[in-house]
Amino acid sequence: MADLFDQLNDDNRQRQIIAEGAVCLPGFALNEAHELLDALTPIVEQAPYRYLQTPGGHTMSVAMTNCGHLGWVSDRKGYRYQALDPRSGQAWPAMPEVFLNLAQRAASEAGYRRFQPQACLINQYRPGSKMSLHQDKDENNRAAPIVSVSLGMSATFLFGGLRREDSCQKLILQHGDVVVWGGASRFCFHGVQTVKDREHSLLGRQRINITFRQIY
Ligand code: MD3
Ligand code: FE
Repeated sequence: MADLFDQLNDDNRQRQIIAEGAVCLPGFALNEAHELLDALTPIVEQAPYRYLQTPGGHTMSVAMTNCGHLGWVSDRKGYRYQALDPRSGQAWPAMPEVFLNLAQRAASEAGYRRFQPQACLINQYRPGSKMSLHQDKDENNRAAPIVSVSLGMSATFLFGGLRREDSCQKLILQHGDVVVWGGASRFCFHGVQTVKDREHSLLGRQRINITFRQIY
């Protein structure tokens, strides 16, 4: 009965304003989850998930890949968006229509018209993966929001303020949840707590977070 209970709970979760400019759309991607995952398969075949190095020489615990015209990469030289996958020397896989369509509908639902993401970063979390508190500042277009789609195991997301020291609110991001981060929230610190080892019925011991980014 746990599944039925969760389902009912999910349906009861409402669209919520997390902070100024940040809108959570619980379950917005649920109906398309299978399609999204199907579209992901050839992407990760062409551009497999990899653990990137930080400029400081650490290896991230989240594995990443990209699709779209630009992809986010990190190495000893820094963070940046680039058109070529450094692993293959080839362009990133194209952004599937089902990805772009979902991102644009979510942005529009949150009040952001004409969202044109050129980059789509795909994060793969395994039990034990985490993402330390950071700001997303590598995108030149500062007016456009970031749209994030969570699939698989749930995770505790931390959402803070404009200073690293600011207190954080905790948010559980579940399978199918979409959050649009724009306006005053766009440059807030955020992170993901260490993911617990829990099996998800569709994705197993895996959480996938897809973020859509308009760079220019
Ligand atoms: C709030 N990813 O890839 S998505 C990232 O769950 C990243 O993988 C997390 O932070 C993840 O950079 C969080 C939600 C998110 C994405 C971008 C934001 C929240 C944000 C930008 C500004 C404020
Ligand atoms: Fe981020």
